[in-house]
Formats: sequence, structure tokens, C-alpha cells
Amino acid sequence: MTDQAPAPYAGPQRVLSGVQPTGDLHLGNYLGALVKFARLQHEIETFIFVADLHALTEWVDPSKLKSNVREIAAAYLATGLDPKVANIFAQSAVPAHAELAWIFNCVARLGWLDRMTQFKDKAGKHKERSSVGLYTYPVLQAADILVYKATHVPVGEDQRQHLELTRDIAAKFNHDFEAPGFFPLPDALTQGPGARIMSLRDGKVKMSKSDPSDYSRINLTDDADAISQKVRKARTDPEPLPETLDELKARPEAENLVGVYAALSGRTAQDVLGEFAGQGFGAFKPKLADLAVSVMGPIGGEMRRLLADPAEIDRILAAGAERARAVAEPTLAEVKRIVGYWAG
Ligand code: AQP
Repeated sequence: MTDQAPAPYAGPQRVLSGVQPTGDLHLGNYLGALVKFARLQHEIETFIFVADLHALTEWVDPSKLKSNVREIAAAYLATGLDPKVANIFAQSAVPAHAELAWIFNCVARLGWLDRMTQFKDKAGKHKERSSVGLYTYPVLQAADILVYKATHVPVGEDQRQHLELTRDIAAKFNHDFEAPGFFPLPDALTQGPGARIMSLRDGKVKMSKSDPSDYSRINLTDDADAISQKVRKARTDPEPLPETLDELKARPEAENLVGVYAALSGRTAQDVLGEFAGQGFGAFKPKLADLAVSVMGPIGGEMRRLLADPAEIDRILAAGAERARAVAEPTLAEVKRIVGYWAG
């Protein structure tokens, strides 16, 4: 008998992604994720959610959670997501995510989760004191994606491993329940110059909301002065910029700043080197600061304007959730039938 390739997924293409409401969004979230959302919405049906269930995996002040959700929604809108085109909603407004996650908890294998490096990074030395939710977070992420049968997931490079897990869960579900092609095996869209933006204080660690130093990141809400100051104080080395990308490899901070310049200006890193080779950071940083202010400054202003009208943001999220439920609920009903649930 010959092994037959599993039936391919034949449904529509969809984009799904989300961001946790766990603090100020930064340049890494913007370049790694948000700019891609705004672009893709015009190409494929797009679902973008605020991951408030994921936020619960670490302690979050209950009195702040709702306003944090609005802030992420405002960031989505300020960076170009159009609620008439994309479906924007809060994860907790679509209970099908959590219900499907339970079924996927029974599909995923412990060994798969044991390999997740992000859990190791986030739990650090205190693994035993981490929530079980932090451990199973990638399973909920698989449910977030597959409840919409999403085929494309725009994320930063740090999420690539979780996307592999989603593909493994989809394939095992399709196989175990003899439902070939039921779930797609989604692709991570990590390409592009902003896929991994590093800390401004240390070019070897990624820019992150949870870094204790605010000088490690540029926040979407930073004003022009703060952005310029952070770029000026960014760690660098005394050498001038080289001519080739190869020569940048051993200089992580320099490589990061050139990458940020390239991503913000829509050019390649090689092109940026072509302009700045031979110049030191004394010349390069002011140009980068001006560029960052011109791109990021208006986003913060637009977020503040949107947040002054929370009722409008709530209306957008409610409308998006209704459209999201209309897609997610039939998928969940079908999964329950396939699995053999007593109650549908
Ligand atoms: N440094 C980064 N470079 C490129 N992309 C990044 N992303 C995060 N950091 C970078 C991408 O942003 C999206 C939203 O991420 P998230 O907030 O849901 O979770 P995260 O990856 O845990 O983000 P942070 O900022 O690093 O938060 P903390 O400090 O809480 O862990 C994702 O697509 C992510 O890839």
C-alpha cells in the first residue's frame, strides 16, 4: 500500500493575527505585525483581534484590562486598519476561541509544548510558579487561528515556532478524526525587514514590552522628543557604517539600527548602507531619529484622538465581533460534530 498525501485544504484564504493588551505597543510590534495587517486587509479577508485571553496568562490588573483592549484597538486603527474592510474585535467576545482551545489541548502532545522556547523565556527560572495558561498559550493561539480556518498569519519572527505548532495541531486533528483537509495548515508571514527588531539597549535581545528599560524601545505613544532621545541614546559602537551586510553581522546594535531605518523607509538594508557607508553614528542617528519621528509621531497623535472617544472604539469592536462570531461559530459546531460531542 502506498502512503497517500493528505487532502489539501480547499477553503477560502484568510488572514488572522492579534496582539496582547499587556502594555504599550512598540516599534517591534509595529514593524513585525501591525504594518502587515494594514497591507494585507486589501488583499485577503482579514481578522485582527485583541488577545485579552492571552493577557490573563500573566497577572493583569482587572481594572485596566478593558482600557488596554481599547488602546490596542486604537493602535490598529491608527496604523491603517479600516473597520469597514477588516474584522477587528476582542478575543473574549468570541467564546469559540476558548472552546476550540479545549479540544486542541486534547490533540496537542505534551512533548510539543515542552519544546516551546517562548514559554522558557517568559517563565525564566520560575517555571513552577508560572500559570498553566502561559504553558498552553500556543494551543489557544492555534484555536485563534483555526477557528477562522485562517491560511496566513502575519507575525514577528518570535512567533514562528508557535505557528509550526498550529500546523502540527491542524494536521493531527485532520488525521485523527479522519477529516482530511478540514483545517488548513496556515503559513506564518514573517518576511520583511521588520521581522525581528532588537532592543535599543542590547542588539542581542528582542525589543519587548516587558523590558524594564523604557529606553530599550520606541513606543507607539512616544512623542517626537522621546523618540529622538531614545534614538540618540541607542547603544552603538564607534566604527563607521560598512559597505556590505556581511560586515554588519558581528555588530548587532549597528545591524539593528540599519534594519530599523530600512523597515521605516521601505528600503533594503543594503540600499541604506549604500547611502551611509563610511559615516559614523553621529551622522546616522539624527537621520534615523527624523525618520522615526515622521513615521511614528502621527500614529501616537491619532491614537490619542481615537481614545478620546471610547464609545466609538467599543462600537467598532462590537461590530467586528459579530462578524467574527458568524465565521467562528459554524467552524466550532462542525468540530463538535466531528469529535462526537453530546451537546452541539
Ligand atoms: N521585537 C519584535 N520585532 C518584531 N516583531 C515583534 N513582535 C513582538 N516583538 C517584536 C510581534 O508583535 C506581535 C504582537 O506581539 P504580542 O504583544 O502579542 O506578544 P509578544 O510577542 O510577547 O510581544 P512583546 O512586545 O515581546 O511583549 P512581551 O514583552 O509581553 O513578551 C507578534 O506578531 C510578535 O511576533
